[in-house]
Amino acid sequence: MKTMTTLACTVAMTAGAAFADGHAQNWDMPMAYSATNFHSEQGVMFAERVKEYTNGAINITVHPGGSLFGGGDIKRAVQTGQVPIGERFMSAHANEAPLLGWDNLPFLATTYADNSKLWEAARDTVNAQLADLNLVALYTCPWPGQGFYFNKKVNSSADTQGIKFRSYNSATATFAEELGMIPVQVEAAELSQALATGVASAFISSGSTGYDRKVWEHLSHYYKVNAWLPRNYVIVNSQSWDALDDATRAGMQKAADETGAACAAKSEELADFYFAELAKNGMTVEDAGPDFLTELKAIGEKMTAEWLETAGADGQAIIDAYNN
Ligand code: PCA
Repeated sequence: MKTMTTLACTVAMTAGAAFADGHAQNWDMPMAYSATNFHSEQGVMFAERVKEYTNGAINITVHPGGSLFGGGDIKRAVQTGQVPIGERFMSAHANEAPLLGWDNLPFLATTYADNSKLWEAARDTVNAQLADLNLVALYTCPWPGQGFYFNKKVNSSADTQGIKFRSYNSATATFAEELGMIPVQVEAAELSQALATGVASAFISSGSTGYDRKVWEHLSHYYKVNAWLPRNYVIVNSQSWDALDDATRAGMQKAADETGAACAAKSEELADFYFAELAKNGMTVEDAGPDFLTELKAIGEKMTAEWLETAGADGQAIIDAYNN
């Protein structure tokens, strides 16, 4: 937070000056995940495209790995204009705005094609919700499918009782509790440390985060479940967005559309690579067994019902639109 005041000043000075004086705006973009993660690499390509398509009017500097703001602080930093733009895991905000958990519904959309169809069904509702939060989403990008990491073989919930489980949002905390585990929320950037110090010894995520954090140093088993493909999103402060002229906004949106498509393709391309790397580094990578899967599906149904209670008619409309 030490940089907040400086940043606020920078934003205040550049915002509104827009292009009246013809000067470029420098935008700092905090991102939550490690520099070598594909989301972050795509963020850098986004910044390059933005520069090109806005003819140098917007110059974005990417700060990956939670280095400028920690993952849990990025949304607020963008909302309040401490930075004009940032990237974060969308469903981490479902505790505040349940609709943002649309991509966390277990076993609803488990392929990239279906996930993309689900986003199409959710997009307008989600964007309206984001507008209420003073945010504009420029692009979203899916993580590979989610599965479970453990330090032992797990056949069913009989094997998961009492395990300390790293969760990344309220839905995964619920999932853990249903399996008799004890959830603790930890940022991906701090995951290796949490595993090393025994703060957690299991978690749910994609192969991507296990690979980024070299979790084979601490854990032995990955169970592919492919329960959902949650998304990150790049968000802009509404006032910063509105202050841009039409041509600059169009240039940024073009850059965002291209990056969103490229990022989803990259995620799909890498999904099996990550599993291979986990296995190469000594982990047992396999499908969840039938007993475990049956339990996970039952918990999934319960979680979906709970989500619908909080997300209301808008949530149901997303699922209905997806199913039609
Ligand atoms: N990795 C991120 C979110 C989803 C994923 O696959 C994480 O574990 O924090």
